[in-house]
Amino acid sequence: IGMISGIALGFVFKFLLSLGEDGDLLIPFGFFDFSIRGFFVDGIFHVGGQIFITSLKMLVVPLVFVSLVCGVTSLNDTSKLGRIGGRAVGLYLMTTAIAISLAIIAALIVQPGANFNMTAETTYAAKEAPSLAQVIINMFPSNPFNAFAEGNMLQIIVFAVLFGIAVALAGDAGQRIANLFQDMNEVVMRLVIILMNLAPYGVFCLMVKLFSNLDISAIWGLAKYFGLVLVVLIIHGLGTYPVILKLLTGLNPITFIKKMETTALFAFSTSSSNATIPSTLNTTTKKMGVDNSIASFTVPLGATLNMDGTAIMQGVATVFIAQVFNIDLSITDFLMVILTATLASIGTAGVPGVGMIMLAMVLAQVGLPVEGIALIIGIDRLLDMARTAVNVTGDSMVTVIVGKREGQFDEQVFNADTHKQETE
Ligand code: DAS
Repeated sequence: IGMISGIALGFVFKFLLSLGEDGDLLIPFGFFDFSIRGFFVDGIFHVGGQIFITSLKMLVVPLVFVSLVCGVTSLNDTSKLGRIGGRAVGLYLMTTAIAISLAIIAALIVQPGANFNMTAETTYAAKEAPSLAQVIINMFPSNPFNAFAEGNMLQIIVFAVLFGIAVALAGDAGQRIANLFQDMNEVVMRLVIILMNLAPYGVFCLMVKLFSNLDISAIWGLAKYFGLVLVVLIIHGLGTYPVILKLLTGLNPITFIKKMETTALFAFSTSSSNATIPSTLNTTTKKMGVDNSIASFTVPLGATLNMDGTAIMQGVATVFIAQVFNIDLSITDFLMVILTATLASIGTAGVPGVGMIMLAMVLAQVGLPVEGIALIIGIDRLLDMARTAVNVTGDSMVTVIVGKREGQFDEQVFNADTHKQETE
């Protein structure tokens, strides 16, 4: 509603401003002229939209650090960390890296942001691309507090992972810290929910400002962005996953996709991997035959760790925003995007809208103007639904692969008729 009413009012302002001169309509009020642009478009709606974008950025550092420490320490809570955890985490990170690489290549080919020619309010620091060795060295913070203050996300991620491992190995003291971080994660997620409740108003302001200035060709660019994310999501969900499942297990991918239907629809409607965990667990155990001892570990892990759909949006969005502001990204920049988005997906919990918050981090990491989010956040709700369905499909696929590899998998259940299982 916020998006649609914002777009409608944006067009109204676009029409009103066209009645005036120099892109503004001045209404004489006694001794002064009332500026429609100054008061509304660049006033109320600009301020409202920027407050919303800034508050998204505000959440990134606490969200990534706290949820990543929780993610890493919870890995160690279960005695299965070793073989099963390592295999599951390895597969999750591999599919996420494939997803975002697909997205970046597709966006470079389709060029959705090519005809925007917007100027960034913050100048893009066109720095020379650091060598890969320098990138790796720079990932380790010399001063973690400095990394927090600067919002250097790769350094924050590395520190959070090392800190989480240390907490997990620190016995009772570590357990107390882990409990503290679990509580802090609850609070930070509450902050995310508060912000998501304000999203309709923030999106409304952003859409009014955007569509009162946007020319029709740019709207075509937004439509290309939207369509491209959907296409790559479908390719990944119905292409990459079946190929990986077939290669690593020999199972029939069509059967897998059919059994995913209910859970994928649930994820689509809730936009939350976390809320879909019960359905994902039911599908992977009762319909696909994975033993609960495996699924109860890999499914919740995947809901937090594995966000291929989100990574696809972030890949396309990063290229789109760079094109919109005519910024050329180097190969190293793209590698940084892949690394940051893949590692960051470890931390982000599966709740609605969290992908947008992480996008702010990915953009900041490669020095792109974060206000570019204002272009796409209005149409993100529907994309969030579609990418969450892909996220849970990835979680289920890895669960089946790990279950089969561990011999905790009943192939008869997997091949049983889906409809009969659902009616049982
Ligand atoms: N809605 C998130 C999830 O639950 C994904 C996202 O925000 O991108 O997986």
